[in-house]
Amino acid sequence: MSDLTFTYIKISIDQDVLTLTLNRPEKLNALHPIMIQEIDAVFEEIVPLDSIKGVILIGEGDKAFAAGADIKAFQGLTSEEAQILSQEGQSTFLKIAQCAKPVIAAVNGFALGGGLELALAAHIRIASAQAQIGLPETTLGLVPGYGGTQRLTNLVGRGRALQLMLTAQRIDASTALEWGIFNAVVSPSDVLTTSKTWMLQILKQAPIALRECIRLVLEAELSGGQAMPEEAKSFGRCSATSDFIEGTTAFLEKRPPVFKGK
Ligand code: CO8
Repeated sequence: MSDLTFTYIKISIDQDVLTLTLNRPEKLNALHPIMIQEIDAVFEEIVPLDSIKGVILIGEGDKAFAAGADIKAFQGLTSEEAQILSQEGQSTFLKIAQCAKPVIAAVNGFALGGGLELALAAHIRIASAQAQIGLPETTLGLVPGYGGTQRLTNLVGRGRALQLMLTAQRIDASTALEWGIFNAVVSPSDVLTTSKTWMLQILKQAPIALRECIRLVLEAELSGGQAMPEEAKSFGRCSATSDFIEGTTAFLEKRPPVFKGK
């Protein structure tokens, strides 16, 4: 790939494995729209190279994988713009889910909202014992907009998916392991090395068989999760409400929101 410089991510390659680090620790690696574009460019242009056999996603720092979409970037969005942002993120996350090479999310801390949705797009999730996950979008007057309503439901079923969305409460790593969201939970200092160990074990298998397993499992998911366009439309509609302005403003002003149902 030519002349690619990144603002919000960094990449490194070791033993044919590309590690993509969300690199905005001062904002808990919140997913700015430009960060999404950068992730997209990596999956579009670098990951397909023959020299790359697998991908690990991780957040910079010891606190967060990603604390969600960048709430500040929501300010002043029209409903149409919000819907487009949701669709663009869905398209990037679909590239991750459909990646022919294995993708592991090393969930090294908070994975909230869009951050959890990013981890859910990966094929395997290895988490720190300190990780916490949740879908707090409803506290902002929103719905998850990066595929989470579909992927989480496919992974854990309706009851648990709705529990996370409707209560907006976080669950800890051991609960997420029990629910099957995490494949393994390890000590915080071991998240990356364990992810690498799993990746190298996976890469011992036949590449075409790996690619086909990913494709076939995704096939099952796609046939059961056809509401992605509906999710993006709903995200656009929610972003046109006063409750959305109240929810996002309250977060930025560090106070509880007062919702009016409008
Ligand atoms: N967006 C922007 N900034 C953020 C975000 C975020 N999601 N999360 C944290 N930050 C910032 C904080 O504002 C703070 O910045 P500053 O130092 O300038 O005040 C800095 O990161 C550190 O955060 P805190 O001081 O809040 O750290 P705490 O340890 O006190 O709290 C929490 C950590 C609990 C993770 C807290 O930061 C939090 O609740 N964050 C927001 C979580 C959230 O609501 N996420 C969902 C966002 S919405 C979403 O993801 C929608 C996805 C679909 C999008 C579709 C189209 C765009």
